[in-house]
Amino acid sequence: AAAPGIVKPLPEQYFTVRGTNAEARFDAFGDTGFLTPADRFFVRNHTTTPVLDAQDWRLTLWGDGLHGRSPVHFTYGHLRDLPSVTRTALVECAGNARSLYATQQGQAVSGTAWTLGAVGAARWRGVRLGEVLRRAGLAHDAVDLMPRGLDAPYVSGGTDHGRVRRPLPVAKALDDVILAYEMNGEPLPYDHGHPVRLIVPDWVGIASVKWLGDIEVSTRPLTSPWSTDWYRLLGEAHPPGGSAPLTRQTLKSGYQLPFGATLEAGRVHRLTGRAWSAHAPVRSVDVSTDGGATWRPARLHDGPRRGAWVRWSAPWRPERTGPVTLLSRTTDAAGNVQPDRAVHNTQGYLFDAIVRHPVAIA
Ligand code: MTE
Ligand code: MO
Repeated sequence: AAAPGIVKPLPEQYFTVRGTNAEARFDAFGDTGFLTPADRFFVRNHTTTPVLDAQDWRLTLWGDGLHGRSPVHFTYGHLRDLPSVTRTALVECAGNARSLYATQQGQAVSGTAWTLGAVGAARWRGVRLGEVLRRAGLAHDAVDLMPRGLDAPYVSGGTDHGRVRRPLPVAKALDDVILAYEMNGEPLPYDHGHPVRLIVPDWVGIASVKWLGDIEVSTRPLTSPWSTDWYRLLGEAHPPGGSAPLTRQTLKSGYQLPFGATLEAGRVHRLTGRAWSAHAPVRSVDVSTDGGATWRPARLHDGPRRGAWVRWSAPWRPERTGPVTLLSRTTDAAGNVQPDRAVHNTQGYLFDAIVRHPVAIA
């Protein structure tokens, strides 16, 4: 399969194309390890992947939040010469699992109809954004940044919204944000932000701006359509005008099994899945193989880690034939538990409910 504007191949057994986006098939994650290989990582593009040359690239920092001369430029070579950090982080779209608002809760939402596969885990290597900001002369009264991508301006409904950009508070930038130039030990692939992208751990994917071109540094709060019109919670359950711009993702879990899969009765199946939380490490995962009547703990195969997921498994021997709903429920170390229902919002962000996974026993 091919998606308009995505460079890498998208084999049908690993991806579902959704417009200019490619969802990774969560049910196929059983044959990937802890990290998601770059060729199996979902792609979310507002427009199209630009093919940029690292040698021609430079990052520009500008704005009243820098003291001294502005703009300040960093070439790719300069960034690579600065002290580097490497960390594992998930990138997860704010709308991951959005389609379940409709299929599981009967609620209408707008946006890309992801199931569970708009998430991936990778080892990112790069330079701390804080390091670059300090070298550029960050003023002590700077409050907001506006990282902006080099992909084409985003036009929708006849309106040109400009290039993808979204305010990032200086406090978060100085905490753990990375200017990443490697993914899983290789230069960033074109589709994932080559040559340099932001990685904003635990926050909704839109914060991790790809193909980074420039960053405004401001002593006043900044806004863009990606913070005012989208990526906030709108609808009846929320204040007029919506919530504050989204920051953290939430928690989820799922089975690495196609929806509607058929399992043989009378033999032991090893059910597997993944669970993650943007709030705290996963503490436990419980599974139900009888539609939620009874629960038992799954076995966790990875240690608790901030900003990553755990793989889990549970053996199950179905006896009776017929339809069954499998469920999984994550609890994190901060005490967050997946609820039975997600709180509706019109754009379908932050789905956190227990996923109801239908299978057939034959
Ligand atoms: N950055 C730019 N410049 N343009 C984009 O369209 N999409 C964002 C974010 N960064 C986007 C972007 C969204 S909505 C998500 S979920 C993540 O990138 C997806 O990252 P990935 O494509 O590497 O999986
Ligand atoms: Mo996203």
